[in-house]
Amino acid sequence: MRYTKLGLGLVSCLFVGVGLWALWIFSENWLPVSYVSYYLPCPEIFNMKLQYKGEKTFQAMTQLHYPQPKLLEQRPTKLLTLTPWLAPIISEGTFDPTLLHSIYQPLNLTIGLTVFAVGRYVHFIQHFLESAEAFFMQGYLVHYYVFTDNPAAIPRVPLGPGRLLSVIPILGYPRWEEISMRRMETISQLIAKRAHHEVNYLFCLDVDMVFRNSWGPETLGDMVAAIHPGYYAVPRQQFPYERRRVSTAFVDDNEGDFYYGGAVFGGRVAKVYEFTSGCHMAILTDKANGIMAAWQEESHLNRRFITHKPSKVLSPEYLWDDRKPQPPTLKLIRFSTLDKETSWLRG
Ligand code: 5GW
Ligand code: MN
Repeated sequence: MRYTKLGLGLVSCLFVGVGLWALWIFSENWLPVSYVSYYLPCPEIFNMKLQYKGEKTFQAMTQLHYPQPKLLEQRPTKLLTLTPWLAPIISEGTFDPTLLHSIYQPLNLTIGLTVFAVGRYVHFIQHFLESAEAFFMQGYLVHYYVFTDNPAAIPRVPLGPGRLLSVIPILGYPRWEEISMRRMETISQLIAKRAHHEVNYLFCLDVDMVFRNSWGPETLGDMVAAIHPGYYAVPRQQFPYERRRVSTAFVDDNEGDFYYGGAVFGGRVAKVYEFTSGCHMAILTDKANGIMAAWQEESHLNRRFITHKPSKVLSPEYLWDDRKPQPPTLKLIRFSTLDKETSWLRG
């Protein structure tokens, strides 16, 4: 008799517990304030695991035929393929897209993409999204996060299966430096609030750009940077780093690997959280000292990548500029800046 009572007690405790938990999960998204302490590392992020779905990968791999890698073979590209800290530099010819697809597809990954369309820049979003639908992570689950001060102006671009878009309202700032400087803060808050359980990897891209060729799983890595198209053949002393010592983005003449573009970075969502919140802290410190880095967040991004090396580097194929002629060493252009003047005429 006593045992039955104890059992009943336990069961009702369980029910109440589950009920309260469900209520919390349900109401969490509707609360006016967020209780996520986004300035602290999120334990959930670090507990996430990528899992192979059963034996599918193994089967796919054993059935797949691809050319044997040869140690003594000539270089597949004229570009450098490895950094001195052993991060691969990705360009056409360095990877086998079919093999990579068979490895990454069974992981059932979701790839996030953040993009800002504030003020006049909403004009760019349609072309950006349409080209992303054609070339960005084809065959994978994709979640676009579009930050804008004008949600009504975001066009309904038809999305492929497994792809979704969240429009996230933000304030428009009167000064353009502020818009671009707020990106690090906004992205880190997005990750803490929701993206850490919605995506595995996250790319953060400029909106005044367009995809022209495939951008696939070869770009996935812990922390990914892209070499800026304007400085890949320039000595480091001439990189447009922040050179004033009072700034936290300061880089000395004898430091620096590549000059990376602020228009493309990404990685595992937890790493992107650390990266963006780290940059945000540095930006806040500069602000408190009354200084704005030479190229705003691009300067901070470059400073951070010197001490926190990217695990994968994308060649300028992944960050090009249409106003430059395509050099013969660059076989493909995958993602490129639009000429702002002409694109507005067209838009
Ligand atoms: C507007 C004027 C000057 C600088 C930035 C802006 C601006 C940037 C804006 O009004 N609205 C906006 O959404 N942005 C976002 O910041 C866009 O996503 C844009 O791609 C990104 C970086 O600004 P860009 O593209 O003008 O910077 P650059 O270095 O590529 O020329
Ligand atoms: Mn841009």
